[in-house]
Amino acid sequence: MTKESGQAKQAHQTAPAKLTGAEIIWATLVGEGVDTVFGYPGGTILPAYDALRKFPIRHILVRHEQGAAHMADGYARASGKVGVAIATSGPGSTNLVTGIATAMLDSIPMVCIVANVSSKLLGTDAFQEVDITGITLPVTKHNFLVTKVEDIASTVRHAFQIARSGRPGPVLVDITKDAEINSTVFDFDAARPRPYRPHPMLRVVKGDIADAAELIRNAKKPVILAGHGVIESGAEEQVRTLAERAQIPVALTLMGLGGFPASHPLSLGMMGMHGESWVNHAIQESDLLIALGMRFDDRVTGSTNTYATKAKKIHVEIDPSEINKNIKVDVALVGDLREVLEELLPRVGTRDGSAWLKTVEASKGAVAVRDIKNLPDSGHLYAAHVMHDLWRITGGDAIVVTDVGQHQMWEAQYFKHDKSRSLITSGGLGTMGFALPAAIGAKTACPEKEVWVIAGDGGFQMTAAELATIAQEGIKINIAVINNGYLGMVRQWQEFFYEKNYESTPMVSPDFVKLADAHGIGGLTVRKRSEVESAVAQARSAKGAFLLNFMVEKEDAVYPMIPAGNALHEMIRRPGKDPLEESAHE
Ligand SMILES: Cc1cc2nc3c(=O)[nH]c(=O)nc-3n(C[C@H](O)[C@H](O)[C@H](O)COP(=O)(O)OP(=O)(O)OC[C@H]3O[C@@H](n4cnc5c(N)ncnc54)[C@H](O)[C@@H]3O)c2cc1C
Ligand SMILES: Cc1ncc(C[n+]2csc(CCOP(=O)(O)OP(=O)(O)O)c2C)c(N)n1
Ligand SMILES: [Mg+2]
Repeated sequence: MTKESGQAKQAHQTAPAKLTGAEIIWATLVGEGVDTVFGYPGGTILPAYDALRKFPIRHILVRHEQGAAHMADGYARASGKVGVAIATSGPGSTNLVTGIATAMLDSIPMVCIVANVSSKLLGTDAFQEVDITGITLPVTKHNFLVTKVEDIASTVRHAFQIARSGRPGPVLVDITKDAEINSTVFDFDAARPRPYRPHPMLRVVKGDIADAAELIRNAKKPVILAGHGVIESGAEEQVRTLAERAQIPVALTLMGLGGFPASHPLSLGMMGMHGESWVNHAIQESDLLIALGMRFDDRVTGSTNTYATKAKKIHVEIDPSEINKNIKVDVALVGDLREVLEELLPRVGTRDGSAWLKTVEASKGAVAVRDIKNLPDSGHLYAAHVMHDLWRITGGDAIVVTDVGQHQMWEAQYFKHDKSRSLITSGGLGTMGFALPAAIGAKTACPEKEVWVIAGDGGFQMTAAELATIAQEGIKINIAVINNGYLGMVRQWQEFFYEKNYESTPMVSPDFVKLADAHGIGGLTVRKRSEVESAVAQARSAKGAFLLNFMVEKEDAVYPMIPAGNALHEMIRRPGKDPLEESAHE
């Protein structure tokens, strides 16, 4: 249930020393196993920055604090460890807010350390004073205001415990300047939080396990719904065992992609608003949904009244407040997914699922056997081609960090993720501007991995200033800008639901290759399918970061699409096609 054990390291074996609060911040982080932080200095956090040189911590200077939060978040998503962001008071800390909310909605473990004005000035509207604990209350798992040097070590340690235990999430620690400046004895061990005690409801009831096993045994048309909790809990193997033993097909949420291999014969692909038609049909036809670490988001269910009405439902979930929140379930198993499945699996025997699997397979129609790379080159460059080619050329062995919009959905549809943590994306908040900084965090956490940013022309511009961070830190990532000249996903909604009134969605952009060049980063513009392969090869072999500006079809739409609030089977399909072929682009 808790992953605390791994990261906390013994900080100091020697006799406790007297340190300033500023020094204690870093010493505690070192003790928690932190070697990299993402931040931006300012007046109130200056004592901490002054003390930084004494500690073995890499500080990555960002260009905007939103970037620091996304980098810490990307670091956490790629590594499973807690990411750390640092900012000064006032605008420094308010700039973190979007990044904190992004981490909150996707349950990402992160600790943000910010400074505030001296405790005597709190509440006086002092220079650069904001009530950041008040502001972030609804978007943090927990937050703290520390006004005494004696409380810094224990609070920071507690923050780490909260961030990574149970359902992970972001924690903010606001430290006043006087607490940073004053001194006290630092004792890392004595500052240890009380052992994490799971919520009393986090207990798997034996009878419920038996009920779940019984439902699985009797089901004729079961579907596993695998979510982000599979990855967060490290339950990939257990999910696979369940699927294979009981021959149950697996549908994935956007956030769950990679948690079950896309290449596995039982993998159906992504469910929900832009999920493949056969996945949503299987869910609607199912007689048993086994939801594993997913929260029945509205992008997943469509209208809840019409959602999988023929199915009994089992929900395995670590957060009791998610049970029966969006979808009423028949059996709830509250706890860590891996632990619950370890208890459930001995009660699940082999099952013959062939009849149902055949039905599902048949509903894939021609789409399943069509390979987009073999479609004739019509002279147009489609984003789907780019995603497919990126997947093929990298062998799928890369961390892909996407931004938000149409390109995000095409990535989910066409880049096949076989491994956990190989897709990093903002699902819950859907934060444009996420990709570039989150990729910096991911590459910092996993320097040996190939990292690709896939961003739209709109979202890329929101945090493009972080190109300078990449240049300063010498970070090797590859950037694919999917340039359709529009805020494409909004344009698509205007096309479908607002009579093509393209108000404020056509977007003029700078020459992205020149922009990269201004940062000493190489780049190329790609206009034709035939140029994709060599361009990707050039990016991969470049020593430093490289940007590819893909000039794709401007008014393409993501299909299928379930209009928000519709039933899962009420899809908008690619016009003029066999209804099941909308996913295979031409
Ligand atoms: C433009 C856009 C379009 C989108 N379209 C789609 C779409 O078509 N399909 C789709 O699926 N999504 C889509 N999304 C994403 C969607 O908004 C949600 O983010 C996503 O569906 C949530 O997936 P999840 O429930 O698996 O993950 P999360 O929201 O991260 O929830 C994970 C759940 O797992 C639980 N959990 C965490 N750790 C554990 C553990 N150790 N044990 C047990 N449980 C645990 C958590 O408590 C939580 O309830 C879209 C997003 C955007 C921005
Ligand atoms: C910060 C933020 N503002 C607004 C939105 C609403 N929004 C969702 S997708 C989108 C368009 C994205 O355009 P682009 O980055 O070019 O990607 P595309 O859809 O064209 O692939 C917008 C404006 C958002 N998700 N995030
Ligand atoms: Mg665009």
